Amino acid sequence: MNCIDHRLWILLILISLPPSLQATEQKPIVNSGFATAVGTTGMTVNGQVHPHGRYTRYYFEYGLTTGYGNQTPTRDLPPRLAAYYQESWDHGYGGWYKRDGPMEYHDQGGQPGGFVRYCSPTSDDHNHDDGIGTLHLASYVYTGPLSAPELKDLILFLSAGDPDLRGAKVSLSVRGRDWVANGSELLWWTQSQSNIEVGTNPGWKRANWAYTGYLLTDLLKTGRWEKAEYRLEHNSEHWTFGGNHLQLSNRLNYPYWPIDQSQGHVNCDFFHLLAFVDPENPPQGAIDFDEFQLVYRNKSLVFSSNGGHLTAAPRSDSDPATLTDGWRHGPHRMWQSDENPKEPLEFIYHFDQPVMINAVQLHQNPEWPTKDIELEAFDGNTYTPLCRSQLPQQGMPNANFAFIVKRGLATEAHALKVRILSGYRKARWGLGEIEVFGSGATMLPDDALYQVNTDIMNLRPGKTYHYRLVADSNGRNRYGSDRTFTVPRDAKPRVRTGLSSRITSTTAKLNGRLNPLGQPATFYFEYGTAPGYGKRSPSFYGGLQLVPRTAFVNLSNLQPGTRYHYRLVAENDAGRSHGADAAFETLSE
Ligand SMILES: [Ca+2]
Ligand SMILES: [Ca+2]
Repeated sequence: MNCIDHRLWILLILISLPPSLQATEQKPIVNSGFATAVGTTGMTVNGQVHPHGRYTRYYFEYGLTTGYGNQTPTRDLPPRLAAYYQESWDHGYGGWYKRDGPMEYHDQGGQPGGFVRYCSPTSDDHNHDDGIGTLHLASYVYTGPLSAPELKDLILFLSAGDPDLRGAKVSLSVRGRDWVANGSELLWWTQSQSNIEVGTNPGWKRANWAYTGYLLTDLLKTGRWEKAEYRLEHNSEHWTFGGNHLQLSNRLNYPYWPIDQSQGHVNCDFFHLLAFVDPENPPQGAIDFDEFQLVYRNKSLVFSSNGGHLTAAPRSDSDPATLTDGWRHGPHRMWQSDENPKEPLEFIYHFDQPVMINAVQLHQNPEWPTKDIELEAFDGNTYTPLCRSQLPQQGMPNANFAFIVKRGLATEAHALKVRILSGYRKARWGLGEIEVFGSGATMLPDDALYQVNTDIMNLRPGKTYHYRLVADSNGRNRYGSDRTFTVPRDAKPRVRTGLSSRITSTTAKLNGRLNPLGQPATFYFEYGTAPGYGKRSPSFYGGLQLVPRTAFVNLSNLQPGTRYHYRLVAENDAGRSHGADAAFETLSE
C-alpha cells in the first residue's frame, strides 16, 4: 500500500467511527461568575474561562435586559504561569527587607538549610485601619521600582519591575514557635502602584490587597515545618482591599485600584503578614519561613508561547532553552558555552510578529559569568544597537540579584540579537535567563482554568442588570450563562454570612463578607441555639471601603455538642443589614 492509500484508509476509518470515538475540538469553557459591589455605582463581575491553551480574549456584556447593549473592554487572557522566583534563605535574608523587625536569620535548622524567623509582637501598622484593620508586618521583598534610593539594591525587578501575579502559585514552608494568634491571621499581601512615574506626588496610587482566600494560621499550630501551597485565586470574593487610614493625613496614596489591574501589576512588593491584629491583645510567639517559591505569568517576548523563537545559537553542549525557561538561575536552568570561547557568542530570537521592546533583563550564570554583553534589534532590514552593558559577576546579596535590567527602550523589533562579548572566566561564558518585555505579541494562555474579573462603573443605583462573560477563541465567541446583579440602592452595608470554621467543643470562628460601601461600618454576629439568636458577639470596626472585605469573630464559652444558628450584621449611617441564617454544631466533649 502506498502512502496516499494509507492516509485514505485512516480517513475512512475515522469517518466510520461513531462520533463519541472521534477526536473533537475542545470548546472553551466559559462561566459567568457572581458580582460584588464597588460603592453604589460599580460592580466587579467575575467569571471563568478554560481556553485549552488557545489564544483567547474575553469581555463581559451587561445591560438592563438580556439584550445587554454594553460591554467591558476586551482583554487577553494572561500568558502562562511560567516565570519563577525562589528564595531558600540558605545564605542570609536574600533581599527580603525587615523595616519593623525583629527578623532573625538562622543558618541551619530550616527545611532545609537556613531560614528566617519573624518574632511577634512587632509594631502596629495603622495605615489600613479604615480597611482591613491593624497589621503587623513580617519580611517582604520589592518587585519593582521604588522612589527610595536607599532601597534600590533590594529590588528583584520581577518582569523588569512589572510582574503579573494574576492566578499566581505560592509555596513555602512555615513553622509556628509557641504561636498564639489572638485572632490575627497570617496571609499574603501585595502592593501595586499606578502612575509610578510621578513619584509620591498627586496622582500616584499604591493599592494594597490582602489575599483572604487562604489563611496560613492553622499551619502554625503543630510547631513543625508545614508546607503551604496555594494559588492567588483571581476572584473578588477571595480578596480584601487593604484600604487606608483617613486619620493619617499622609496616607491618601492608598486608594482603591481594581484587583485585575493591581494583581496584573504587582510592581511594589509582596509578603506574608499578620492582619486583623488586635493592638490590645497582639499575637505572641514566632513564625519561621523557608523555601519560598512564586510562579507567576511569563510575559517575556522571547518565551516560546509568547511568539519568540531561537533561530541561532552558539555551538555548546548546553541547551539554549535554559535561557528562556523562566528561571533566573539554578542547576539545569542556565546555559554555558563550550570551552575557551574566542569570539562573541550570538543568540538570535525572532518574533512571530513585530514587537515593541520596552525592557530587557539578563540574568547571570554565577558559575560561568558573562562580563560584557550587547543587544541589537532587527527592524526588518538591519540590526541596530539596543543596549550594551556589563553584567555583575555575582549578585548581592545572592544570585537572584545577579542581573542587569534596561528599561525605557521603546524599540520596534522583528528579531533580537544577544551577543556575549566577554566573560569573567576564560574557560566558559554563560547566562541564566534572557527576558524581553514590551507589547505587540500574541501570548498563548495555559491549558488551564482561568479566573477573570472586571470592574463595571457608572451603573445606576438600585437597578438590576443582566450580564454574561464572553470569550473569543479563534474568532468564535462562546457565552457564559446569563446572570443578574443589583447595584446597591444606597450606602447601607452589604453583608453575606459565611461558613463557620475552627470548631471545637466550646469555640468556633464565624466568617462573612462585609462591604461598608464607603461609610464607616461596624459589624457583629448574632448567634444562639433558638430562633431569634439571643446572643451577639462584640462589635468590631468594619472600615469604610467601597468593596467587600472578610469579617469574622471568634466565639468562646459555647456548649459542647450543640447546634448554633448565626448571621452577620453590619451597620453604618445609612442603615443596618444582616446576612442569611447559617448553622454549625460544636463537638461533643
Ligand atoms: Ca532554606
Ligand atoms: Ca534559565
